[in-house]
Amino acid sequence: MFNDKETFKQVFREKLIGNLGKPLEEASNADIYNTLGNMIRENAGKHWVETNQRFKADKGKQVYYFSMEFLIGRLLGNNLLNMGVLEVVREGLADLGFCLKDIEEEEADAGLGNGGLGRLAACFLDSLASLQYAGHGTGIRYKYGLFEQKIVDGYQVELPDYWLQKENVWEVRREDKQVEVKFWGHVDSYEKDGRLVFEHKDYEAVRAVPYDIPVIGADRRHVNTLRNWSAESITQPGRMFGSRGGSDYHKFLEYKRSVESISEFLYPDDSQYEGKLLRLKQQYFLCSAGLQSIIRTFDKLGLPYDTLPDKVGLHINDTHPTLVIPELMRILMDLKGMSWDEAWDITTRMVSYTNHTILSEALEKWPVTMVKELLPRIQLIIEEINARFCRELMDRYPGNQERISQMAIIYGDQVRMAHLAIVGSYSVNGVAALHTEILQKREMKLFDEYYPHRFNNKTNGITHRRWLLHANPPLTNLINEAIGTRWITHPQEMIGLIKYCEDSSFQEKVSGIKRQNKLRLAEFISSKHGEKVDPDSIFDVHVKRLHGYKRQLLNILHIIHLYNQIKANPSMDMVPRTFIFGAKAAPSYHLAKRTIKLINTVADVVNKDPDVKGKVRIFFLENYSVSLAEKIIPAADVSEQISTASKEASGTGNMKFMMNGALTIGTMDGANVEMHEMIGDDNMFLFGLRAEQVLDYYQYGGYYARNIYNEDSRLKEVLDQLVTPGPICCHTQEFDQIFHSLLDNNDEYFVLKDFASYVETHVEIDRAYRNQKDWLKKSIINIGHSGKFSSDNTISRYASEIWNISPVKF
Ligand code: 26W
Repeated sequence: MFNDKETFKQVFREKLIGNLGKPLEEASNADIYNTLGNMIRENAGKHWVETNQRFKADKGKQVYYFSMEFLIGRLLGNNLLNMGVLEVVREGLADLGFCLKDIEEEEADAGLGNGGLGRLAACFLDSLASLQYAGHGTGIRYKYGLFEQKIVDGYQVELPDYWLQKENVWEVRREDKQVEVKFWGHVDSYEKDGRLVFEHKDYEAVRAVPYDIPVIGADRRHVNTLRNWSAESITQPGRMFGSRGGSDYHKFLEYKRSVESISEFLYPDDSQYEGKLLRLKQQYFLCSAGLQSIIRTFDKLGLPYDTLPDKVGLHINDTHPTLVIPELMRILMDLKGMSWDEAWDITTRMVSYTNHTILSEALEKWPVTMVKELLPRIQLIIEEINARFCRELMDRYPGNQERISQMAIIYGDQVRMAHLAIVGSYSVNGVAALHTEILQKREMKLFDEYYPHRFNNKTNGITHRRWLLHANPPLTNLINEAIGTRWITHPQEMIGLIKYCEDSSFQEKVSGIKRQNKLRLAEFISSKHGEKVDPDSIFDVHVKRLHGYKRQLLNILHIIHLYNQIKANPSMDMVPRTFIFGAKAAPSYHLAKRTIKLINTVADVVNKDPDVKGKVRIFFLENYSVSLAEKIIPAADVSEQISTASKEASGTGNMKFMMNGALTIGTMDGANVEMHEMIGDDNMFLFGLRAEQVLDYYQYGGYYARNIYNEDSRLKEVLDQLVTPGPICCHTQEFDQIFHSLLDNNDEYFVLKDFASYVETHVEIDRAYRNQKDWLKKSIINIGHSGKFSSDNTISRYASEIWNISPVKF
C-alpha cells in the first residue's frame, strides 16, 4: 500500500489516468471518489484473500450474522480510517486540490436499514472485523434502500432511494457462488429404503446471486465479508418452474418481474409488523440463500456433519431471519439424509437469537396458509417442530392447556416467529439490562421458566471508530493528547479522562471543540434552511425514527409551552435554545406523519415570531440518515432520549451522543438505565415514570389522561392550541388526530403524565448550562464513561458468552 503522502499521490494519479483516461485536472469529485474507492477495495482484496486463508488454516468456528438490515452508511471514510491511511489520503488529496470531506459526500449513503436494528448490525460488523473474529454478515442487496425523505410544506414526502445508481465501488458480484431458492409448489412424500422422503415439486426457482462487501477491520489486515443476496430470474427455459416446465414468454416476463421484486426494496416499517407475502418471500430468500452458501463452504472441509455446530454459528437479528431454523432442518434431513433428532440437535446447537423489541405490534406472526402456500416443505417442518414442542409441554405441564396454548409456536391460524426462534435456538438475548429483565419476568416469562439458561443480556454498543474517531476528529485528538492512544483499541480506557473533568484547560478545549462542531452544523443548517443559527444557544437534539413511544410529541408540546411562556413574558430569562429534530416516519404511520407536520408548523410559527427572536429556534432536518447523524451528533449539547419507560429496548443514539459529550435528558428506559448506573443523577437529567409504573398502568389501569389535561393549565393551553384556530391550527383539522390520541384514546405513551416532570427537567437544564464549568465537567464524565458502550465490548461478550469463538490471530 502507500504509507506516505508522496507515494499515495503518485499511485493515485496513475490509477486515475488508467481508470478514467483523463488527467487529474479534469477530474470531478465523483471521479476522485470512484478512483479512490476502487483503489482501497483492491488493496483490501489482498488482505481479504489472506484472511480467508487464515480462516481455512485455523479450522475454527465462523459466525454468520443474519439480518434483513445492515444500515452501513458510507464506507470510504471508515475504510480509510481502519486501513490507517486516512491522514495520508486527506493530506495527499489536499495537495492535489481536493477536500476529502467533499469527496466523501460523493458516496451514496447505503440505507439498507430502518433504524436501530440495522445500524446495530453495521456496528457489529465493524467490531467483529476490528477484533479479528471470523464473523460475517448475511443480508439482502436491496435495489432501493430506505426512502429518501423530503419535507414539502411541512409534510413528509417519500422518494425512492435508488442508491445503486451511483457505482458501488465496495461490492463484488460473485456469480460463481450463486444458489437457487424455491418457492410455491407442493410436497410429495413417499417411502424409500425404509425412510420417509419429501420431494418439493412444481416449485418456482429463483437465482440468488451474492454481492460481497469487504468489512475491513481496524488493523487493516483482517477483512470479513458482508454477503448481500440479490434475486434474479433463471433464464434457461424449463428450469424456473422445476418439473412444471413451461416456456411461455408472457409467463416468463411475469415470473421475471415477481422474482426481481424480492430484492427490490427494503420495507420501511420499523416496529410495525405487516403480514405481507413479499416480506415473507424476502425472509426465506435471505435464509435459504445464506444457508445454502454456508453449507456448501462447510462441505468443502469434508468433515462429518456432527461437527457442524463447532464450525458454524448462525445468529438471527430479531425474528426476521427465523426461517433459518426450519430451512437448516430441511437441508440436513432432505439433502443430507439425517434423522429428525440428529438434525434438531445440530440446528439447536447452531442458532442464537436477539430480541430487539417488546412492542406487541412488532411481533411477527405469519398466517399458516401463507407459509403453507409459499413454502410448503418449510411449513411441514414448522408443524412438526410445534407438535413435538407441544408434546414436551404436555409432559411437563400435564393438563395445563392454557399454558400450552400460550407457548405454542402455531396458535390459531398463525405461526409465532418469536416462539419458533426461542425453541429453535440455544441462546436468546435482550439488548439492555432492563429490556432483558422485562423479557424474562414478563413478556417471555413462561419460556424463561421452561428454558432457565437460555435467556441472557447483551447490552448494545456502537463503534467508537465511526461515531468518535471518524465523526469527531478534534475530540479524538484531544483524548489522544490527554491519555495517549491505547483507548482506541481498548475503549474502556476512556475512563482515564475522568481525572481531567475539573481541569480548566482541558474543559476549555472540550468546550472549544464543541463550539467548532456547533459552528459546522450551524452552517449546514443555514445552508439548508436559509436561516441563521446561534452557536451560543443550547443545541437540543432529538433524532431517531418517528414513533409514538419515542415521544417526539412530548418534546414539541414542551416547546409550544415554552413559546407560550415567552409570549406572555417576552423578556423571560432563558439560555437560548436551538431545538433540532430529524426523523423518518413509516409511510403508512399517519399519526407519526402528523407529528412531523406539527413540528414543522410550530417551527414556522416560532422561528418567524419577533417576540422569541434570540430565544428559541426549531429546525427539522430532512432525511435523517447515517451520514446526517455523523454531522449532527458531535454538535449536540443535549440528547433527547425520552421514550415511554419500558418501550425502548436499548437505544443506541443515546450512546453516540454520550460519547460526543452531550448530556442526556431521558427516562429510565433501555440503556439509559445503564448510563445512569455509571454516571449517576449528577451527570444526566432523568424524569418521568419508571418502567414498572408504566407496565403496571397497562396491566391494572388507573391512568386518566383527561384528568391531567383538566388539572394542568399549561397542558390544557398547549393542547387546545392544536385544535382551536390560531397560529398553530390554521382553520383545518390537521392536528385533531393528535389531540384525540392523547385525550380520547387515553394517551397510550403517557405523554401527559410525564409532561410536568419533563418541563421541570428542562428548567434544570437551563440552570445547569449557565454554569459552564460544571456543565463541562459533566460532559467530560459522560465521554469518559462512554467507552463501556463501544460495540467492541458488546461483541467480545457475544463472542465469549454466546458464540464461543476467539479472535483469529495472525
Ligand atoms: C416486522 C417489523 C419490524 C421491523 C423492525 C419489527 C421490529 C423491528 C425492529 C426490531 C425495530 C428496532 O429497530 N428495534 C430497535 O433495536 C435497537 C437495536 O437493538 C434498539 O436499540 C432499539 O431500542 C430498538 O427499538
